[in-house]
Amino acid sequence: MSLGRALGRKVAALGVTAVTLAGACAATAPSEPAAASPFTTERYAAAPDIPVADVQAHLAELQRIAAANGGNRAHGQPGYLAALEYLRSALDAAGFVTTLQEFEANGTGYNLIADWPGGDENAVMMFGGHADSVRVGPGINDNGSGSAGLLEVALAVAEQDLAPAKHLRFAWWGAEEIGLVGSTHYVESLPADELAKISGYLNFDMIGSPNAGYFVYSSSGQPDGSATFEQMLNDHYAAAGVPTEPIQIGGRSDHAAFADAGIPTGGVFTGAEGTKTPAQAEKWGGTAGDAFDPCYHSPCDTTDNIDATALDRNSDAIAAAVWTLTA
Ligand code: DPN
Ligand code: CA
Ligand code: ZN
Repeated sequence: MSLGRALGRKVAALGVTAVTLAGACAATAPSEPAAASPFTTERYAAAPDIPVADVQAHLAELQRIAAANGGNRAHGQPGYLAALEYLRSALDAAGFVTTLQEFEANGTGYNLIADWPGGDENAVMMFGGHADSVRVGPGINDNGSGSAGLLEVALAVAEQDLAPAKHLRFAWWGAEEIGLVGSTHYVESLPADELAKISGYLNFDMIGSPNAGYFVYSSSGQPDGSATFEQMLNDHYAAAGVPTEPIQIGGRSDHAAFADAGIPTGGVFTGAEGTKTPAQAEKWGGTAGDAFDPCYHSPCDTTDNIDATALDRNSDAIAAAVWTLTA
């Protein structure tokens, strides 16, 4: 999307909110300035429009790395570390402080943690997704998509030299596909006083499914504070004109260990093996009766298995969340 269109979209988004607020206030105190929605602040308006071509370039690179290393990026396989090295060197060059956290899980696994220097270390906002694929293929939607979107947003943070009030930390987890091992290890390895400093964790696992749905993690049953994330993401999509549905992800991805530790969580998801209903096809496009991702956990989960519009919208949503929730 061009910068002009991006600004137009932001202005349009703010315009919608202004109309709503004006309408709501008219009956009571028209001269009082309306209380600003926390999600339509200047900080929200400043969130960048992530160029999807840059995210797609990372996906092409992840696929190339898989092809050069036995065809996958799975835990314990050479493609995993090679892909992690790609992410890490880009983050290092941008000025992040990166760490590889090692763990044992039927072979050595690695989490990649990237800290953006500054902000309040007693209020850490984390954004992450799993970096490993299954063994049968390169795992470009699952979860190259979240990995690449997170990377491009991190690079945008550096480019704009964002100075968040909270401390900002990104994470790419290992060994998710064999049972959420990396994220669980990370949470369990933190002492209680360090865990208490984490204000929240947002998870991005499969954000470019070819028959995409727009699912926002439901806060129901999640730790207090999760509703703020759900609302922020829903407000963002509403402003962009994209209808969403809440979804219960339960223990199927890396937010689970954080939620178990009482940390507020959230995230977005475009669907895996579930099938799209006619009502969903009506509002989102795509094909009713087909899986959201017909190549889920299959060799055909390649760069052809991505809906560029979904990848673009969700990469922009990651940026909006980072800019808004760390302010
Ligand atoms: N985490 C992936 C998996 O379990 O294979 C995909 C997924 C993400 C599934 C979110 C459901 C919900
Ligand atoms: Ca974009
Ligand atoms: Zn998976």
